[in-house]
Amino acid sequence: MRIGIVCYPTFGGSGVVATELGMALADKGHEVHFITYNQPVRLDFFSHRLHFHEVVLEEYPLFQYQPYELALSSKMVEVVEKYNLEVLHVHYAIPHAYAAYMAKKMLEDKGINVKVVTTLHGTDITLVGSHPTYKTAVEFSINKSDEVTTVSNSLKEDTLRLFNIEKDIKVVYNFIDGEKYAKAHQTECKRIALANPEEKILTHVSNFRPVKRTDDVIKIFNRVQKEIPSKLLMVGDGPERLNAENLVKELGIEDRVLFLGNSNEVEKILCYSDVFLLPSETESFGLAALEAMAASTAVISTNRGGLPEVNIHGKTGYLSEFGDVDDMAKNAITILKDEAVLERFKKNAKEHIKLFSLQNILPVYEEIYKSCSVTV
Ligand code: GMT
Repeated sequence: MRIGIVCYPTFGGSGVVATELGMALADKGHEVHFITYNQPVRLDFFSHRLHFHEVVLEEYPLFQYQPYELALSSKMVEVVEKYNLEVLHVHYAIPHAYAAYMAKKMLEDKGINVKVVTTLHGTDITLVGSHPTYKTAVEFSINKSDEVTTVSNSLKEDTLRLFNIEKDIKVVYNFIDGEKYAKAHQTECKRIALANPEEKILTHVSNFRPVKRTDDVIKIFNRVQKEIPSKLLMVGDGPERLNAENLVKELGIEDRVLFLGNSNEVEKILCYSDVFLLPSETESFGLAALEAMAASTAVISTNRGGLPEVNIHGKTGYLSEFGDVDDMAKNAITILKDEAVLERFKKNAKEHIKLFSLQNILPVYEEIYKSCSVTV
């Protein structure tokens, strides 16, 4: 099939899922066109089946805010027409679903029929999308999509609770390429580069937005390192990074915490990891936790949103109430203090990701594309 993928090109989970999906579809023989304002960060190859079309914004003195949706819709029309695309798969409702609806309408005027599949990822529903500023347009564009998917059952429930939705919503979980992680584990993981043999390694990967509670990550680690010789790897960047660095200094644990910045090869960092910390305020799925589990890492997280669908309490890690840093630290210590327990959790985590394998999820998206294009 010929598929357009619209996403944020950044390190956020929706952009990562969209990019990995596009690359896997191209690998399977589909023609894929990414339409966004920058080359997606995880897009690591091009081929005759994989293309990138940049949405360029024009400066104009009258604009306080540049009208990105207009430029995006125009680019979608251009690319659909030129490459005869059958489906536009938009990731993250704001503003992609709205822009796709406009593109579809403009194309209809030219006698061209393109189907729009919208995947809701999380904050586009739970934090930003349901805000009165955006709610009307988000609800409208979800209802006007040909197919709507969410990345967890929890997000589906949130969408139905927060909006007046007339469409059927399909749940398609985030996915993982387990082989990539297995390879990194076998070939490139030299733990000694980061920690002494007796030290355990804890990690956190995110875009350091307030919802990720990076201060709680530091507080949990501070309690853990008092009982277990350990290091914390903080991967990513964003608005809370400075606060997190300051808290580390305040607690006097600079020699135990490494801020590594953004990485588009997280599997090469996660392979060192024993326990992953994700104390988020809300998390529609928790792709970062799934990536950690693929690297045989136990997960300590909150029980919010879709996290209980990914992290199984007492098996792949532990779930705690939001903000309960004492409980999360206690759980991390329980796992880390006994080598046999740690090994059991790591093994369970690696096993559990099979549910979310790329091989299982990719055909589900292909089926969705096919089913909406045959109704033309
Ligand atoms: O906040 C983020 O982590 C980024 C955000 C995004 O949409 O870019 O991530 C959301 O989508 C991911 C991929 O579907 C999910 O795994 C994350 O749980 C979700 N984040 C939140 O709900 C906070």
